[in-house]
Amino acid sequence: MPIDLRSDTVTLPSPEMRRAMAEAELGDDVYGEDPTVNRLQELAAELLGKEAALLVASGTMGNLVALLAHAPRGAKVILGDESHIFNYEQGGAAVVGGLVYHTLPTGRFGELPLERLASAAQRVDDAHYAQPGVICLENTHNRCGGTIIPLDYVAQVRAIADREGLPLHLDGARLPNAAVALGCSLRELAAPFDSVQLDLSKGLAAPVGGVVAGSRAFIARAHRARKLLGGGMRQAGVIAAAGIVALERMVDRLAEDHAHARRLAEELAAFPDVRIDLETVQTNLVVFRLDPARWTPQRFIAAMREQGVLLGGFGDDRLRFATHYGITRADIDATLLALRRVLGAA
Ligand code: TLP
Repeated sequence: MPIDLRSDTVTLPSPEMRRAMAEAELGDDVYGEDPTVNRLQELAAELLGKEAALLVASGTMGNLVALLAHAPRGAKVILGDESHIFNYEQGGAAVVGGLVYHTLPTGRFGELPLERLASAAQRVDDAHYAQPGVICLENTHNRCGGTIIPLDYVAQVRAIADREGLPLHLDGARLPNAAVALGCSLRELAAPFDSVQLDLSKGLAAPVGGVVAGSRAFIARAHRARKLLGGGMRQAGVIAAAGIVALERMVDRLAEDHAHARRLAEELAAFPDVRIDLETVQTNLVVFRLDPARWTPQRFIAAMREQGVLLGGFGDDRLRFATHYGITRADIDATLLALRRVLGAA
């Protein structure tokens, strides 16, 4: 079996999750009658400090239902050019919702330039322009390297949203990683946002799903959008049961993934061919580049695969290791050995 560091999405459910799935009490969730789904939604709302929450099939669906619930056709989604929503979700908000992406350049930790954000968020009384609809941030930020968006920065974005009367959405696919790294609660990190999307199937190791949380009125609109997208999932309690275990039991252990990522990153930094910004290695992702005169990402990925280690890239010159529930300390040792073989002595 290769050591699979391509993504934390490859995690398999824990034995406790499998038991909970097998024994879950079920009903038809389209009638709102699946007790396990209802329990997960109440738990997620409570943990995120919001009035209500909704189970969704994936992070992508969670972000899309949130954007559809927030903004009318023709409105702008203001977000970073390195965001997952913009890069990896097929432009769903444009395809399905008739929304327009207004991208801003992304800073080192996932922050967007405040002055440009303030100007993009302004409602302009001129028929040329699309009107602002929603602002999105991402925490942790995937393409920045699993970085945590600074809380004081988020407060400034909140102030802009308030000034313009705009909703603020968080792609919090990996929000539990940020909470564990900072030693704070999910609720604290979610507080400045009108809506939050959180994935159950990444580091938390559930097999499927995510949750979206926000006000009751927002969730009612998101619920309609979810049905439109084919996300009315009937006996979804089999999924929700694993999600409950994910939220109750799998958050604290993320610290182990962070320690593994840190070790990997520090060792990587010692190789002359590696370019890495160690300050961006804050959670479970390790994003780096190689000397382009000596490596293409494809050649490096293939060489590591031959050594039994899988990793991924972003389709440019960036490579990524993701640590997770399925990775042990011994796997990190073996990965470091593979790196020495492929990159030469550190
Ligand atoms: N990220 C995946 C890939 O899609 C790139 C990964 O391997 O990291 N928001 C963020 C920040 C994400 O990283 C992801 C998945 C999603 C949303 C979408 O979640 P899913 O895959 O459940 O639709």
